[in-house]
Amino acid sequence: PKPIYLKDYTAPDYRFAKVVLDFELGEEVTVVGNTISVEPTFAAGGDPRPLFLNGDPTVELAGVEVNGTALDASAYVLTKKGLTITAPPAAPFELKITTKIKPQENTELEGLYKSSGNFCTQCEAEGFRRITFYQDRPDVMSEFTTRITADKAKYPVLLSNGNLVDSGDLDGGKHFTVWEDPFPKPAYLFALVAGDLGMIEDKFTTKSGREVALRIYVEEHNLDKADWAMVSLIKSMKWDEDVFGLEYDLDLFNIVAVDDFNMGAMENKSLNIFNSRLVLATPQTATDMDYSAIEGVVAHEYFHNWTGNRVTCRDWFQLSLKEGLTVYRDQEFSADMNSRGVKRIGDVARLRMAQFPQDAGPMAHPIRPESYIKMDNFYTVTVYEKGAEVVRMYETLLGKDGFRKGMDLYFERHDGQAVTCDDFLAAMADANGADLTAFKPWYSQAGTPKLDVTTEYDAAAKTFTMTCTQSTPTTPGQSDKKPVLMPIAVGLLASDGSDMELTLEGEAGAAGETTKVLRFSEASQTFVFTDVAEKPVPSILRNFSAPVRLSTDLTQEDLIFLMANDSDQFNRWEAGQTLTRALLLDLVEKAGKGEELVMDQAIVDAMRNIVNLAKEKGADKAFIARAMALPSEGELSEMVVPADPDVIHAARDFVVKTLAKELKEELLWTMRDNTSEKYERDGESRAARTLKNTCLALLSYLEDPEIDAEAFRRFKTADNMTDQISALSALSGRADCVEREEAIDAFYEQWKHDPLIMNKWLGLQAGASLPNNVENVKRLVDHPAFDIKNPNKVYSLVGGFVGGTPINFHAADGSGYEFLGDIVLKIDKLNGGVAARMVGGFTRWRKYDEKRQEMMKAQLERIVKTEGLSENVFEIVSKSLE
Ligand code: B3K
Ligand code: ZN
Repeated sequence: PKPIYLKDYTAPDYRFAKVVLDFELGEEVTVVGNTISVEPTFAAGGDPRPLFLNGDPTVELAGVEVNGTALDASAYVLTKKGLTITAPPAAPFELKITTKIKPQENTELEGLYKSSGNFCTQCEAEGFRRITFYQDRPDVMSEFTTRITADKAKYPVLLSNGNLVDSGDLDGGKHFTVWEDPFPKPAYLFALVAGDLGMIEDKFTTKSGREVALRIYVEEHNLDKADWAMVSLIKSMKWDEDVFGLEYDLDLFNIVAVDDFNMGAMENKSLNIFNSRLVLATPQTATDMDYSAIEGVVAHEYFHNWTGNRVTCRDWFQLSLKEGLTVYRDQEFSADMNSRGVKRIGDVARLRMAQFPQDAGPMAHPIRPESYIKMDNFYTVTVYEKGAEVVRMYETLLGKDGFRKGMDLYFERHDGQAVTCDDFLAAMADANGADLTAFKPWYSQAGTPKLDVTTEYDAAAKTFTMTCTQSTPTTPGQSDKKPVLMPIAVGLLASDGSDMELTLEGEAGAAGETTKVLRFSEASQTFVFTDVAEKPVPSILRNFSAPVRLSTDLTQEDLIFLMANDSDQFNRWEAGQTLTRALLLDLVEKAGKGEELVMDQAIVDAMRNIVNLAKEKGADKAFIARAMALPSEGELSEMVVPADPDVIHAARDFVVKTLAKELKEELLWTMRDNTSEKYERDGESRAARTLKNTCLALLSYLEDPEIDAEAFRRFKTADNMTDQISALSALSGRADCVEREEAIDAFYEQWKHDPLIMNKWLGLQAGASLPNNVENVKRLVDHPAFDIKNPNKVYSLVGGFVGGTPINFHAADGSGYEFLGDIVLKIDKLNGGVAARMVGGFTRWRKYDEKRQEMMKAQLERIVKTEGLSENVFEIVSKSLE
């Protein structure tokens, strides 16, 4: 397979003004008519230019007509990759393509496929070419009309994008609908659904008075589970009006939930298709985390209507233009709906856990990649989450109002267009009269920048000086890195813990400002605060103002002080993380050398203070729960070379156990104090629930029969999924405990009819840190609750094993690696996209000791040599071996 390069981009020679699609959905064969109004974009005269239409080997070409006349086979060339009309007419013409496809055999779940007996589509990035031949690229935007014909009894619901303009019954028990979408769009936003579905309905009146019908389609037996998604949709529509002035633009907005879906959800114009795990929820079947995920993703897909659909990407290298921006928007939405500080902490934790490793490994790429083999491999945490951080930095640099001005100008300039990341930067710069040249490398450089800060207080001059140095590590194909403009938000704390008012040398200080945003853009730069009355404790990179790895000269004492006093909630959490990270890394080193492990009493006390905060009136319990969580084994393994998962596990286990022992009374008290009689879903109840279950999780490390019994009792009496799964989870890692098996079996019996809950059941067992857990996982592959064709099940079981339990995946005998190698090859025969995500478990093989390196590399080599490998897996594996 050959890579595609950003530098090779050329604009299309032909515009598609209008497209009329005609689907005859069948059980054996589906026939697709595709009539396109084609217009050359080049000046008349000269040689004719060929028209290339992307295609796929699964699509059978059944006819090509130009202006109503069938084309002779000599007038086109058909290959595995597509169809070329060699010499099309020089003037606008009508092209009609007829194809035959078999959605029922489509296990890749890209293009048109079947899920639970219903037809549905997934076209982003390049799925439309698996339906018909087309210029399947985002800069080709056209107006779509879609006619769907199908059996009426089997498929009573027939949906596509836009407005319903016609429908009726046909002979032979069939019926049809016709949909017209007035907004020109790229093919990746096309959608079709045909099935037997129930529906809930609500409405929203936009700020200019348009009444929009809102419908959520689910399988009939799930009708009681769609309310939260509807509530989330309505909140999103309102928020986008309030915060960005963005209004919905059609009279209808549909969401459809399907069980078989590669990703989370898809923003098709007016017909969003969702993985059912991101729609369906009741307190008994979904956790608080599921509720937040639904709220965030429903918002995300809705927000795409402007950031993605109305203004789309010129080419797929620009993916972060819509994804980074839309993730930023959904993060802000969720922050406004919930606790802002806690949301930020969660987002940064995820960035560190998933994106930093990617940026340090063989798949490292800039948020605007320069090449790809399979675009689907670039729907990454880098493009999404780091992309969102880059958008957030504009906001930090330009201020909320400045950012809004930039957004307004972006829409004013580009509504209805397919544009680039440069266009976004230009809108931000122009709307604010700002020079953002030094910001550009964020788009082209991979790797997480390092930021070092050293400080000095001059008591005589009353100045506080910060010296900042930055460097970005080498990444594959990029050795020469430029310094990049980053905002560093800083506060200075006085000895009483309060924020000082800040004046920066050479700048008129705004009165009362207690957080300053430093514009740091050179390799090294010095910033001087003046009129600093006493030696301050600096709070650096508040709210994580740039996605970097920070190191400072703060002492343990400073960190404990910040943990207790910083007005910036993020940095209060961060101080605790920095402290415990340092402790853990020190212990990892000691454990590696076989030395005795000793706990640092100062950290026990700091943690005790955190837990005790819960006693205070109005305590932020969600924050306390967050602050109690230690850096994960995965995060730590990124910081140790070579990483030994057993040693890291031992060190972390030691710290958690010691904390649980030392804080046992406080934890028991807090757990009981936050246990409520009855389930409620308001913010306070959710926070108390999180705190309670965090205490239980910690206590379970004591391996104390009384705690096990308490967990089991909580498991049996839980009136909601959050509590039930937390109790089960507390038991699931306990090796010799009778309650464990009993709870796992009882949960299965209770919920085996619900595939979404079975995902949790599989995931929990897969991720348990039990000795030799790979055997359990292998058994579960053959369990009726597992289905290798269903992406959710694979992500839960295989993904849960790889991501959740380093000691088992990295088992010294190589059994975990062998399991992953075997199953990746099986999955790849069905679904290359899903297999590619799972094979990612091997990409960081160079991080480990020699023996593990050898074993992982052997798996990669075995995979890459396999005949008939998908391009998806080939790309990840070959890049990992480079
Ligand atoms: N845009 C889709 C992702 C499509 C996945 C393509 N393999 C979901 C989202 O980001 O909203
Ligand atoms: Zn998105």
